[in-house]
Amino acid sequence: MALRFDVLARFNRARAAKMTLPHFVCETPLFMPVGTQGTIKGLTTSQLEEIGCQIILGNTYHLALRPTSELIDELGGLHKFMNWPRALLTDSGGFQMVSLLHLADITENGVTFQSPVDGSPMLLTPEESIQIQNKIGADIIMALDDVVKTTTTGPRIGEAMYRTIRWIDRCIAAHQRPDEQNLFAIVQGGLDPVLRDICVKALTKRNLPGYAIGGLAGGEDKDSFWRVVAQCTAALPEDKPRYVMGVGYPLDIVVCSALGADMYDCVYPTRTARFGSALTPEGVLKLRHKAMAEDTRPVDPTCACMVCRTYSRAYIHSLVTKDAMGSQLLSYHNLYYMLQLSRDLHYSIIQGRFPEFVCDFLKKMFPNGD
Ligand code: PRF
Ligand code: ZN
Repeated sequence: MALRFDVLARFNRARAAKMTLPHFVCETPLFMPVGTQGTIKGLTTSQLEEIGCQIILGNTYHLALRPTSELIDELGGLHKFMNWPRALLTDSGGFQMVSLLHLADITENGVTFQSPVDGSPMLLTPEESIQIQNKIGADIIMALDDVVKTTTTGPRIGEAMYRTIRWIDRCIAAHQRPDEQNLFAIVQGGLDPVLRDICVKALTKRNLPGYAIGGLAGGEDKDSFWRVVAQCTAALPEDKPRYVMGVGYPLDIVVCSALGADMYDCVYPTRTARFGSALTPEGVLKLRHKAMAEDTRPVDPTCACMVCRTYSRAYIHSLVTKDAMGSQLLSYHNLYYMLQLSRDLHYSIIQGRFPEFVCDFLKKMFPNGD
């Protein structure tokens, strides 16, 4: 195994841990910004280090198409290619294909899709996904899973869950670099507690370095979402990292951490920045709003980031939608906010004041109690 997971402190189900990966020692709970073509839109790798980013996520699907995994391999792996010295995680590609290309079709052998480059039919098997991820060289690689929308009902959910279990063995058999890269399995099973239970038990038996909870953050109601996370975190091993994929909003991260989850990823902070929205302790601040035009305060007066120390709301308002710098500055602030939230979770658990932190977070976010 190329991973060590040391739980440093707990508060009920919440935990703060040190996760030692080949390229970086991370502190959990942690948030992973999402990159697509080997970049986090709008930030340089030195800015990512500056804001305390520990690990970033790359998508196998995007990287395999362009610049291609062969080229990344030839040039010494993704760390070297993008000049990122800290940890990397790659997602297996199936979810991206299914969510981005409506033409994707899943069979027992893998995910078939039309190449967005030339329209030719292509197939991503569990073996190929792992082979590509072995070439990219991330610290954590994800198993190919069969993902269905959480709003799907009927036998398809069970089919996808059982297929995900069959595919994990193909992924394990194909993995060529277990001493340098950690393969995580992904729990599926939709909103069905029986299917989730079967999946957790089957995957846990494989004794992998970490486990993800997949198939969520797809439009299900919060109650169902939290119920599945609570069930899976309670059943997954205590001494391994638990990653909730595609999550999320600040509130979701706080709640999932209270339920014992450790890792998160989401495009939300950078995507919402490109629409002119800033994340703050009081909620979303819309910089496009005309009330910002003469507001000389920082985006978030309580934030210590470079953007909040340097620029006014009025200045960012003047850039947003007119110049790329507007969304770059907001992306910087939003990622800083998410990373600071992760650090606050980690240290509040360590210092035994997690409930106070959560109370304070909720009071600021929902001052009227709703
Ligand atoms: N599986 C994979 N990647 C993902 C998800 C998943 O279930 C989600 C959650 N819908 C986000 N990213 N492989
Ligand atoms: Zn800021």
